[in-house]
Amino acid sequence: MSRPKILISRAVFPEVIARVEQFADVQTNQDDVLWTKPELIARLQGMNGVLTTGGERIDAELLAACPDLKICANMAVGYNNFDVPAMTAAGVKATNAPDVLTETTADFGFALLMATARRMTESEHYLRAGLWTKWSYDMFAGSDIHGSTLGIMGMGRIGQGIARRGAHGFGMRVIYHNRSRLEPVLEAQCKAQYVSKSELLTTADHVMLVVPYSAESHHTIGEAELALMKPTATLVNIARGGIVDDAALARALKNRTIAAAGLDVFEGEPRVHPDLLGVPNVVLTPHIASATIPTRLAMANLAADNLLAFLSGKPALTPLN
Ligand code: 8YV
Repeated sequence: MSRPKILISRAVFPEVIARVEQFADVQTNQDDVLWTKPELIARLQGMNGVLTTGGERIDAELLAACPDLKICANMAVGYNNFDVPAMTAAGVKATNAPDVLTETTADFGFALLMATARRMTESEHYLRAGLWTKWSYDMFAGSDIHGSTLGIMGMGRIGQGIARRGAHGFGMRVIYHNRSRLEPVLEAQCKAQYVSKSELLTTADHVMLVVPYSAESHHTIGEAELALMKPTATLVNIARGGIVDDAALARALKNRTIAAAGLDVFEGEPRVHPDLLGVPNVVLTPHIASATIPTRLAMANLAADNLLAFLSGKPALTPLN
């Protein structure tokens, strides 16, 4: 192939664009316009590769309309925006961006857990509203992290990072549920014990969701699961919107079926269920778990490396098909 043609579909670091431009003809979107699917298809005409950021749906319809496309490189570890079987059928390589965000995302999961259990945003709003006039013995009393039981659903790389932080840093008892049980050596490193989903939900003081989104994991946590949790428990979702039934969660928070939740991801984001905005016992962040500059740069560079390797005839670094 002569110089390949690459589309970078959202704004990214200029230095990453400059790297890709050394090797390819590049079209960018540095104004960060959110393209509709027809706009994306129009921009992809004649393109051999695309760098996506997790929001762009790549499916059979798009692939059929973009015959020159050879590779889609997602700047995200999650790839539920890709229909991988359709990409394989169309002969299009799919790649994601694992590993480089593991520790940053695990840090954030822990931050959100602590903010939730210790009611940090709720109490800050109270202070900012000028309502703090005196100390009182039970004001914004939360639940302990140290010595408590942390239940992790989804024990991939990020789940393991959270387990290590909990077990080694805070002396937590760590239990987990996953499609498959970890190798004993990994369980020992994480000091984590495998349990059933219902045991995890009934036993954990804090439930952390780190499962990838798929049709099977849709509403992993709904009304029935929330009812199993302790009334003092917290729930943290740093995985994907749709893993939790947000309407059911808002009801559980309102009725104090559980004590509190911390959410970085939402069904239909960037919209947030209005009932979640109306309850005080939830900490809400706009999908920023991987958002540190070094990590986002590493994610963008890994996506670029996948494009450059594959379009110069070498194997992709982190292929999904
Ligand atoms: C991304 C994420 O920031 O990697 C993922 O799967 O959810 C986040 O780290 C987001 O998907 C946009 O790329």
